Amino acid sequence: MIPQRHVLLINPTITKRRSARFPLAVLNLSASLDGRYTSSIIDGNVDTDFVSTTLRALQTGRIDAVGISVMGGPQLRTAIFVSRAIRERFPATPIIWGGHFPTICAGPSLNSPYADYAIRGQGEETLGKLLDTLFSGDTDELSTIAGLSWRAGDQIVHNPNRGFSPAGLGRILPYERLGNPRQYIAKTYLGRHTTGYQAALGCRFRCTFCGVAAMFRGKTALPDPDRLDRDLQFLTTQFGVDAIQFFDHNFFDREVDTAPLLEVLAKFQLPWWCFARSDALLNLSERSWALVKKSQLRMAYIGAESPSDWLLHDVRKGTSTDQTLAAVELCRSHGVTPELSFMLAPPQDPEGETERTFEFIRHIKRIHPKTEIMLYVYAPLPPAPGSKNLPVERAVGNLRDCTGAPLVFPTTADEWAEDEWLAYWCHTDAPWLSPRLRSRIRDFTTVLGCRFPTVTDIRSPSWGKATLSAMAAWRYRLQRYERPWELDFSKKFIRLWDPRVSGL
Ligand code: B12
Repeated sequence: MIPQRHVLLINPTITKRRSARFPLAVLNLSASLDGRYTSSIIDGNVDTDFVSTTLRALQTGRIDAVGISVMGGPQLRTAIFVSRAIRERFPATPIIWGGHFPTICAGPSLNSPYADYAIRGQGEETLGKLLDTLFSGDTDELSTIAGLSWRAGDQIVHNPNRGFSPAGLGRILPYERLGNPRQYIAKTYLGRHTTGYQAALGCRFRCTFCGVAAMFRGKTALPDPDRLDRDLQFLTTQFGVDAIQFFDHNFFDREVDTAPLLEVLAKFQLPWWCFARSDALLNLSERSWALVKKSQLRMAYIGAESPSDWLLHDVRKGTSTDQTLAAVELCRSHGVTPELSFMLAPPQDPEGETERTFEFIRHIKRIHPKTEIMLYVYAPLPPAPGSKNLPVERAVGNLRDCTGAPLVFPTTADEWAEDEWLAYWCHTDAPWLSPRLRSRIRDFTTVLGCRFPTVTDIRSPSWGKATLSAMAAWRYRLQRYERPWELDFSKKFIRLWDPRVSGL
């Protein structure tokens, strides 16, 4: 019998060990290859020397291809690092990139000496087909694989997109391939043994600024309630899970589909957190809210984005500011903390919109002080290859830097990994921000974060958070945000947790 070919799947470091959660992308890919290829996983979030581990694995001579998961931002750097090391030592090994970065930036991914193939969108079927082609040696087939970008001589070819697949909802994840799965179950403000978990796939909306829309193009699929039941049973009995952070792109869909999932959650009563939309929450009946309460939903992350309806319309959000306010009220009355995210400094009116957002946040804090606030800079990404997306093209087509020159996105992965573009991908900076606006955003973020330390921060001591809050109170009250040097200084000793960087 011919031994099956072996694929090494790598999740390069994106966060510290204590923030590491199940690397769902590589777990799903690994499960999808079963029966055709064997696979193993290296996770840079738990293996601090994952590059050496990778090279040692390749040294055995038993690895036929490497698949690397790449999100833009800090993970791009570690992905480049490991890819370069593999290329240098094992130049014949095919290196396949997949994930959010190659989905949007397939061209820049392949404009590098270390990635041979870029898989766009959901990766399972495309990866299987690519491996079949590579191992059969029939490279003529490459042009037939939907969702694949590849090099034909010195040309980069983007094959058509692959259609949405709900197949992931039927998969059982091979947690045991992570060595010690329990190291991914962490203490958070939700519980002592919190897991990350994904119930549904995709999102039916196509907001122009969102990476999820680039990946799923408006498609979604919800799981069978029995699957959720079975998985929660497994996670609670095998790993002692007592709280869940749902990684679903959008947990609350149409009530008729979501209600059976809420029934399951109400049965388990594990405190939970999820992504949600204000309109979906407003559409829930009292019966569903009763289930939400019983199931112990602690916090819902809602993309409020902006205090201006024209901007919400422009980015195709599909919700209004009135709905944001109504959802805050509804969450408050049902004991759920709303966590609102905002996009500051859109290029149409960076200063004006930023100030209006600060005012809107102050208004919300007056209505419901426990509302959590996540601040990002509006930073739309280029359209993904293979899809004609006019609204996204329009959103990025007229971008200019702060000197008025047209904005030119990087053309290589290395360039995307430079400080300026890394910050852009992480929504912490954009080229059209003036130095004054940049400081204004930084100062407001500091004062707000100290005045209202996030409840998700269980690492900083309570006395430290109370001290910072008291110190920031006068600045917040009088709106004197500028140069909060005393808060910056104190934060050197009392380190606050930033959920934008590390999650819960
Ligand atoms: C968990 C998570 C994190 C965790 C990382 C994991 C951990 N704690 O261990 C943390 C908190 C660190 C994180 C950070 C960031 N995140 Co994050 N994160 C997520 C989240 C919620 C879940 C990821 C996940 O497990 N998905 C489930 C898996 C199955 O899906 P997947 O990763 O997309 O994988 C599929 C495909 O992409 C593809 N694929 C993926 N890898 C590979 C590899 C190969 C070889 C192939 C073939 C295919 C392939 O196939 C997979 C299966 O279909 C997603 C939202 C979401 N639901 O995806 C956001 C998300 C991925 N994050 C996002 C972003 C932007 C970030 C940040 C870069 C910026 C920010 N401020 O949010 C930061 C970086 C912070 C920093 N350090 O400065 C965006 C990405 C959008 C984009 N265009 O890049 C998302 C989609 C959230 C959103 N709605 O905007 N994140």
